[in-house]
Amino acid sequence: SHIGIVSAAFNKGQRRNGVKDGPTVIKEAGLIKRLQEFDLKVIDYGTVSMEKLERNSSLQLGPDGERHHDAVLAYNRELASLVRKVIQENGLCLTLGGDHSIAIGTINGHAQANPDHQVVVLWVDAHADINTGGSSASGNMHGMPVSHHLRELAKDVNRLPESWPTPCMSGNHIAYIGLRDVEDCEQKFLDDLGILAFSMKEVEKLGIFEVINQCFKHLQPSTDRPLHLSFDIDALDPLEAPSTGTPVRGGLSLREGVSIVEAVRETGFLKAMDLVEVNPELGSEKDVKLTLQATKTILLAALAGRRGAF
Ligand code: DIR
Ligand code: MN
Ligand code: MN
Ligand code: MN
Repeated sequence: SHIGIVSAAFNKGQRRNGVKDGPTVIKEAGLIKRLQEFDLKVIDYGTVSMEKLERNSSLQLGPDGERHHDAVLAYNRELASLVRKVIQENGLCLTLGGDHSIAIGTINGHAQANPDHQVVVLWVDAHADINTGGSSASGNMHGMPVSHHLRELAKDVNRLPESWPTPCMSGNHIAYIGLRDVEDCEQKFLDDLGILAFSMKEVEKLGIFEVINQCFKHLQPSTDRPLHLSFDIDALDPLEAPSTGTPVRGGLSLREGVSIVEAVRETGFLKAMDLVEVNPELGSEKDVKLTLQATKTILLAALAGRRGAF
């Protein structure tokens, strides 16, 4: 088995262009070499680029005002087939974003790769990203990936004409850690669907290990229910990872982030991971450096089970 790295250089799920350069700067910071030092076999599956879409880059709203609706979904359909290929070749698929709308494609591809299309998701983020076009105030699709996968919200989500993406999970197949900027409509979805969600308040109250344990007890990852970790770098406190588009103060420490991903790895059922929303155009040179160090620390712990300097 190997680690397959997919670069999702995509920015049309929100309004800041630099996030498409996330994969390049993370790889240039020496990620692959560092993983190889721990005897991991790493295969770079290359970049799913936006070029085909950019030729027609006018703002096309979806039926409910989703910005770049068709472009986001068309990109994600292509991304999904590459993620599926990596997993079917028995790789652990790491997708580097890009904005978080790319989790439309990565989770769909992951589910499609499994015989019974089941997957359970741990979503680590300051935001719930469960808006629909109708509930969203911003129209930004990086705030909507989760809704695209939920059977309970299927009728509220606008898809491509070929009905892509097909929902692949229910509310009890996802759990959240790190929330602290959730809109009222999103909170209602979480409540109505009974979704397990640990905000920063619960992390503070219960401690990170209790939170992690409750997540796994609920998700029950297994061979038939492989784990998908979707890690938005804005889950971390902006003091740790400032170069991101929608920072929210009062977030996870890097140590808590590392504890989460170490526990994820130790389940033995991690098959796919997203690391998203690193934007090297935001903040000072020092901010970017800090953000990349935090990113690499998270990835090293998740994939190699190691702590240490880069
Ligand atoms: C907000 C922000 N809930 C939205 N979402 C962000 O636009 O739907 N997600 N920033 O990462
Ligand atoms: Mn997010
Ligand atoms: Mn099938
Ligand atoms: Mn976020």
